[in-house]
Amino acid sequence: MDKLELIKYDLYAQDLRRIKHIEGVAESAIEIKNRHFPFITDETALCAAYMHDFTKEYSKEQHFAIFERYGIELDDCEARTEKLWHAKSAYALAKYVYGLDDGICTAVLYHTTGRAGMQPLEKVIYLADYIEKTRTFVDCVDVRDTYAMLCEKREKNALDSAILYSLDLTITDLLESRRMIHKNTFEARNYLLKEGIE
Ligand code: DGI
Ligand code: FE
Ligand code: FE
Repeated sequence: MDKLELIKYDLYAQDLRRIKHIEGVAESAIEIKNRHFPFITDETALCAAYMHDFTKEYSKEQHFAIFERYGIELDDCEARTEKLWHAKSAYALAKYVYGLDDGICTAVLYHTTGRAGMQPLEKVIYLADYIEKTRTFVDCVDVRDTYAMLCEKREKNALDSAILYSLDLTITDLLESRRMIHKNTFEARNYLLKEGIE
């Protein structure tokens, strides 16, 4: 079995509630990478898509067992924010259990917060996660429509603009619900602004 087949086999064995979401991310990731980064192979994009929420339904005990086993450290914000755990535990499995390439591992690691200077596959997975077709949240639909409109207009920075917009909406949502905001989320946004993205 190749790595992609193995990941899918293990993922489907978990009987996840969110499997439709993950399949949606896989479909969107292929579309986005074909449009902006055709040098990324389907296999690479699909490995990242199928891994990104691999541990989303794990318990606190399962997450922390992975962190301990693979020496994954959490900063204070991460330790206090349950929503951020799955990206780090899925990263550990991607790297140490499935032995995936670094670019795939970092796409999994930064899929929730983004980071400054995101690499092509990181951008693909970040946006695919936000706009895949089963998402019905108003902010997601808004970014999906905005991205489609920018692509239609052949806007050169369509991908970065859509990511910047989704970071704005995520930060606004976190502010309004009084949750902690991870520094990577701010740094991802600041970096795009510094690059002149609108
Ligand atoms: O796992 P998914 O639901 O597919 O998507 P995700 O991994 O992007 O997680 C989205 C959730 O994570 C959403 O509720 C917002 C939250 N989130 C993203 N960045 C931050 C954050 N939550 C906190 N507290 N701080 C962040 O910086
Ligand atoms: Fe996630
Ligand atoms: Fe996701």
